[in-house]
Amino acid sequence: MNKQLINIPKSLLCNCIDECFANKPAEDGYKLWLRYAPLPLETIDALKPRIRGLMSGAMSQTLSIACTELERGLSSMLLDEFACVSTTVPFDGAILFGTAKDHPLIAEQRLLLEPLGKEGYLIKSVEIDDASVTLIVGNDDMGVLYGCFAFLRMVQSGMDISQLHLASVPKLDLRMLNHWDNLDGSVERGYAGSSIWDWWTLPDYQDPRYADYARANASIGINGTVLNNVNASPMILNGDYLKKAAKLADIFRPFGIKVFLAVNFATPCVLDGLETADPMDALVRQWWKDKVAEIYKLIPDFGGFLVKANSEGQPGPGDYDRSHADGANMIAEALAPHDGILIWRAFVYASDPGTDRATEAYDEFKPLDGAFLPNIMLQVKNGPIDFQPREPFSPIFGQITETPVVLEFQVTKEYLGQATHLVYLGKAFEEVLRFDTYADGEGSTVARIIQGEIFPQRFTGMAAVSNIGNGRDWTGGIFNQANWYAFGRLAWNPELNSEDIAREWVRLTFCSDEAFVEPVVEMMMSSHETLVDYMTPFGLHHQMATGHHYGPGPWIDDLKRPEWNPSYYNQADEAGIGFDRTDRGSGAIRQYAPELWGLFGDKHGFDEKYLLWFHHVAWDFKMKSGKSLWDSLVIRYDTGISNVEVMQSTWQELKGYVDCRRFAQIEAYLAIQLREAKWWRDACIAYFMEVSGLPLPEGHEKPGHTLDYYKSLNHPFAPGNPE
Ligand code: GCW
Repeated sequence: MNKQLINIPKSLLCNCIDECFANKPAEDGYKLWLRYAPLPLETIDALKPRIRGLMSGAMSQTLSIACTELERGLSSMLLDEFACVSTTVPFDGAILFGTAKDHPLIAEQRLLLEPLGKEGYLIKSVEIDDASVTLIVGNDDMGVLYGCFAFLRMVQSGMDISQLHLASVPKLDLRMLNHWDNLDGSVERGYAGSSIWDWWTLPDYQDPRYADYARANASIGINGTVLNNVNASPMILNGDYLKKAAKLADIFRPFGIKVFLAVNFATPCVLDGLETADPMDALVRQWWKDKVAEIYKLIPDFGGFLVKANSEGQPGPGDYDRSHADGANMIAEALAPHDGILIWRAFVYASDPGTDRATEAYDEFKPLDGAFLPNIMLQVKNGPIDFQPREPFSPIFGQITETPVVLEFQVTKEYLGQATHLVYLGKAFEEVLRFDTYADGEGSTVARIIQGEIFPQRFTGMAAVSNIGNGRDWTGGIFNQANWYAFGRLAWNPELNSEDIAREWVRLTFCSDEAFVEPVVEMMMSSHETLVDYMTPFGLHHQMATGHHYGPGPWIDDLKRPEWNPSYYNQADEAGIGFDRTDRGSGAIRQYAPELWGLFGDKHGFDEKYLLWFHHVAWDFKMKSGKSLWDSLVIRYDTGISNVEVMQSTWQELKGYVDCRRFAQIEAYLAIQLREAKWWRDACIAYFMEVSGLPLPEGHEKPGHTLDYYKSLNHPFAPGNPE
């Protein structure tokens, strides 16, 4: 056996091992941003006087997780052995962590703790009895655990920790992942392997990965998870599955993560043979109450339900001529005695052909504002359509004022190149969060709306469709980890700066060498715009091929419902291109605050990034650059491609900073991205040339193939599209 191994040609093993990577063992990405790589010796020397030992008091389950994390992280980064010691005698270089009830020295700091509220933490350098001590404290165990993770981040980044004073309190109550995982193990829009939940072997076998998952989430402040797809199988509420969910809840609990389930509105009929799921039916109402009581017996701190109703074929109250509020209130009433929350999705469309899809969620829910029970939250996608590479914010933010609104992002990149394209979503999320809704005058940003700063909200929250699967690197690519990370950090504090988050992630995930960090951060920060350029420039949207949404299909116009067709969204014809949402068109801009009508309604005034979202524009329309729209479009597509080339060469120059395995994956993915960017550019340009009859501007290459060739491509096994 050994002999055989020795005979394997070296080139098949890892051709770079002997070269620049000899000092960097291959990594598969499993450790995410929690690698705790040994720090350079000078940094260790500088940190050591402030980190001599770990000091604690009584330990709950959560605090022993904090202790293990500190021991593990510090031992590995500082190349020394650290162990928590229970003592009340302060010593120089002690890290003292816990809550007031665990330790008398922390109890003495009561005043410092007050502003930390729930889940908040304070990391502070103090002198106690002539000893320099670093406090990591909170009012509750989770605050302490979050503080420990934050402290470890600082150490890993090589920060000066001698004069620390950092207090941080989460700005949103609910910071939650939504898994679109099916009970058969497939993941809708999942590009990272199968579901990490092995429903079949649960509850008897608990894959150690479940705890690793909870730990990773806790490290960035995520405190809720919806285990299953919003296109929900009624089976999730079957007794056996509830026991499986309960086991996961047991594992996640000490990490501060509450379990939620997505439920199918017709479950009473499918699971227990009720004749109707009508929310006004007494038997149906009782069924939900009984089911909820059964769940709380198994999971006493169960979070609640997430519901997608009357959307894309899912059942809902509309099937019985009842409103969304009728349906939601029935389920919320069942959850209320247990302090459960009902999260109802606003993602609905399917009214008359001829209605602009972008207006439907607002039209449906605005009249219901105020009609929902107090334990209901409305979960709203960031834009009015559907997680497109770029969308303006959904008009629901700021216009629905009496119902708590949760912002839903998509971390899995369904419409953004899926697993392989390098796109840092932190930047895109920030763009949404900073959008001014003018709901209550200037400064009513989406970030402030969801924090309840403009209109008070009983609960606040942010959710993201997860990109996690059972692949070793969790997210189907190293750079996709940054999007999970950025979501967690922004859900903790929606005002954070996406560039700072990127820098933090790079330091933790790779290394802190500035010569590496800065070019990578630059690459990440420009990556979203790059993708928009080669996929859907100037506000184009939903140009993806049918079903799997992989690759371009701007010509598609024969699907059953008009709003399923990319041609519906581009409206390209001989005269021009773009969707008119002004008063001449669908009038969608009127759903926003009046301050925005003029801005969105003016072709010349607003940011050209959104031009074709709001306007149908002549091909020869003069852009701010003085060039025609057509020429500008072609230029944008080409810019997108050249920027992918820039990313490729940047990455090549960074060889040697990263172990060979992760380096090679990113290198290969960038090559795929370049090939697909060209495909997007060529296919879209070929189609728009045919529709407009216009020639390419001088100096720009013809598409590599005919339009028929691009139309003929099909991808039957593209992932993430389980039928
Ligand atoms: O973007 C669309 C996806 C569907 C998804 C839906 C939703 C879970 O293509 O796969 O269904 O959004 O958000 O409900």
